[in-house]
Amino acid sequence: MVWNPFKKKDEADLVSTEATDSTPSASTVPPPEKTQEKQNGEEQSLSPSVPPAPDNSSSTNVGVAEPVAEVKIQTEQLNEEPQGFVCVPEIRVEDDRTGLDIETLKRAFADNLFYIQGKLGSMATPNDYYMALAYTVRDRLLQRWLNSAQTYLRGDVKVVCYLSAEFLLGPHLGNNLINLGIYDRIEQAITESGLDLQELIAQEEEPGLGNGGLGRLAACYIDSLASLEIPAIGYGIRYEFGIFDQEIQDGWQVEITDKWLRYGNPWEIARPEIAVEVKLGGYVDHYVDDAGNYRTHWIPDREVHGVPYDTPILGYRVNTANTLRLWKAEAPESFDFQAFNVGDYYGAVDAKISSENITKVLYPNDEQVQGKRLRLEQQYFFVSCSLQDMIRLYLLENPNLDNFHETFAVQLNDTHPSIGVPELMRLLVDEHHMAWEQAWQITTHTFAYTNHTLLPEALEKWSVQLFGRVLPRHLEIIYEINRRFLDMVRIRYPDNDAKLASLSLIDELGKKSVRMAHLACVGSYAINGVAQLHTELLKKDVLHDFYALWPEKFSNKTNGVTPRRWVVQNNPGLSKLISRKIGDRWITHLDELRKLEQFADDPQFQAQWQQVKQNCKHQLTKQIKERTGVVVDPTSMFDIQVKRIHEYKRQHLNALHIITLYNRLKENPDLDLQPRTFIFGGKAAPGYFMAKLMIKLITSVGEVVNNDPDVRDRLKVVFLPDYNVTNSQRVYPAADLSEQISTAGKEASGTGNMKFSLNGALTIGTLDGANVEIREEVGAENFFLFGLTTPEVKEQKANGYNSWDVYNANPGLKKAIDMISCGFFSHGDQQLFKPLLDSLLYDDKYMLFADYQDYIDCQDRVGDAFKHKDAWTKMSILNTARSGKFSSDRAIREYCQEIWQVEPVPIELQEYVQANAVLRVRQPNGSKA
Ligand code: F58
Repeated sequence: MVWNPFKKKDEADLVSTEATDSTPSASTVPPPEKTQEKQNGEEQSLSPSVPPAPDNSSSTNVGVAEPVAEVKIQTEQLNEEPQGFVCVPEIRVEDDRTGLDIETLKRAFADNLFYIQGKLGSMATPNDYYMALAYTVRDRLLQRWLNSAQTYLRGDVKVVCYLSAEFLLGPHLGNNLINLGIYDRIEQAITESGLDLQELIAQEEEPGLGNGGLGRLAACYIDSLASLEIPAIGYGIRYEFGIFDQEIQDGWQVEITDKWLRYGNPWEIARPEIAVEVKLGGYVDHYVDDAGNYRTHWIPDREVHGVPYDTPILGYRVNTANTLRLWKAEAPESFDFQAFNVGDYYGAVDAKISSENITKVLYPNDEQVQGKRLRLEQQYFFVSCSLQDMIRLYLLENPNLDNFHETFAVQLNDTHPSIGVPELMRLLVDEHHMAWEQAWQITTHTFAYTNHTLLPEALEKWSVQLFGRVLPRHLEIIYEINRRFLDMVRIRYPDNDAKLASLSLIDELGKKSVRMAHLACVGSYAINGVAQLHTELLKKDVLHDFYALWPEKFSNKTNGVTPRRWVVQNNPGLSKLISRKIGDRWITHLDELRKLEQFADDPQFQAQWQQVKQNCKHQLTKQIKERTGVVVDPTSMFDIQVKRIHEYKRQHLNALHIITLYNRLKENPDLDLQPRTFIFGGKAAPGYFMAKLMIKLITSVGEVVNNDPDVRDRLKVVFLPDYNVTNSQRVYPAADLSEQISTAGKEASGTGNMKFSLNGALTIGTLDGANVEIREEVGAENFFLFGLTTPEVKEQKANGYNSWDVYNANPGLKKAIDMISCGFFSHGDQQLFKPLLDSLLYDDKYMLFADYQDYIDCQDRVGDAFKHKDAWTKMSILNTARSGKFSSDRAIREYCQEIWQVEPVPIELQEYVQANAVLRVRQPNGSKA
């Protein structure tokens, strides 16, 4: 519709005009801006997020593929210039919800502020502006989202379902702007509206729906799935409160509830119309039906509604926008009227609250399972909702469930969703009346399982008693699966009770319990570890018996991280420098970073590289000052350890190094010591006393070191509070040295190690997790290796390793420990750190003392190397250049080809022209129009 200025006032109504020939049709909608393939790159757009300038001469939409509902005034009208009217140039009106002209964006932004936030500019808060902008962006990805969803309903498309109790997404806005390719245009529109885009981006409360590596991996993987145009749905839990916010008070961690939904979430759409019901508790009836079939009837004592909340996950510069479907638990009725009618008002309210509690809060533990009833309910709830949802989708296109496994590949992100194995059996056998054997065939061709841990305390087990109370029917099904499985084992290992006991799904020792990892292994067609070493250790130790049974099920899939968030978004300076040199294809083909190798010795490139790093260090310096008050020297070496706080990750080994350097300075104040800033960040599980004490140790050491005039600012220690995706943004780009110092054989993979290396930090690390592969890729000469290897750790322990002896034999170590012990860092309090010191002196499960001297010596080599700027810069460039393997795109390609057997399905955009919008509703016979 357009206002025609050439009509006389009374005829000058809104003239509806057909789209002209040049309006793109469905088949001619241009693909979104692809990354440029040119290699010289010099004349290319510097910012990876910069789309080509809009072509105002054509009616074709630019940059992204949403069609513009553009209307041109007929030329005849223009030619007939009536007297008394001034001829104005052609007027084009873009669709307000898809248009990308700066004026359109500004208008849409203002419109959303008015109509969605209900505010005028004069009354709006920064959050109102953020919300208005988020809706403006969401509008621009809806067409991709709906077209993707529609395409996946096609019978011939295989869909990956990634089941994960955690998705640690980080903020959406910046990421969506980059993936859509409209960052610069939005920036201009916002600036011209008198606002600052960075400030608006900073308003977003990040969805912290995960604890650490496992949840963040899920987020990187859904980014890559979409970017690779793989049909996928992420299924998880919409926790009302995500991972707690961390404050540091008096050097201690204090946990604050994460109310991330407080001001609303513009990225999600609730779909109550497809809510599902989930049963809990009660008992099971067994009977024979009229046709003589053995049947069961589960009579629950509680039912909960699962309401899906969908978030679009847009791929990088592609039309694919997959769905992240997170489930919220709701009571089926706002009150239980039966209870209400018999006068039990509070009972009814309790029932409602208890149902809704299921998705209230994320359990904040990492590498430690708690065995709580609510946690089991969470797991079952989201898995049941998700499987019911898949079945619903499948039955839209298929008459029965016989080939379910050909349409869905369901990945279990650790054992948390492994209750899916008996749940799919229950749905197929009990609800869809399929024979057990066929159901088992389908189930075991549907699931694949990723293990993320080698720590025994992190392997999930549920007491049989608790399990039976929450999921009585599932316990029966697990017993039946186990009975059949052990029959098979008996044939394979006759007269071997030990084998039966070690493989059984039920642990009969002590308190009888269900072993979820065993359930996942038996119910899955593929099992993988997350780094080469980890997979080898799984095969050798933790899952050895299963490997012996089914070697063909096992494979390694080394983790990866998305370069879009971890380089393009977080380190724009480096991204521009790289793209100028080698083009921007590296963003989707990270191996291309190898082309940087040829410039590693080039003095000009080195200078530019150093400049970028220096800028990042300045930015982090500023943030450190704002957030902690500590002033650090941006020319010092930034030595960083950010990750969950855990004894096996050994942040306290790092602290011992700081104390050792401090002692050297005290002994010789004029020592030529490479100035360093030690930066820590990470949360401790609220119930993990030792980890919280480690935080207190770091902050206490910092207090002494930072304020000692003898140190003359050559050492600084910073604990950055509330480490999360948002706060990590400035950290990785600014690092010189990445601390990856876990005890060998304990870290499954690590992904922070990859983010650092990609951003040009050098690693000091043990041969643990993916460090092994990082070292292999970047070259031993560009990696600082120290510490015992996994077999050496084992060997020392077998030979009666005694940390007390090491302490007595090593004067530097002894001095550091004695200082902590005598209260040097705790205002004379000799008790404060005693539990930590006792655990080191009398047990040292994680071999800190065994690795201490090697670590110190290695750190000395790091200090020396840093003094040689050019050699260091070369190593830094080579780290980035050789980190291509650690892209989550590579990891997802491997999963697609070797486990899921899925192919990309490019999405063709059907144009949605606002002015021509027509509803095509489902036909009465149920078929889709
Ligand atoms: C992490 N696990 C591994 N678990 O520790 C890390 O080495 C690996 O890189 C990463 O997975 C991705 O593969 C992890 O983060 C958890 O946070 C669980 C949360 C739920 C309770 C048990 C631990």
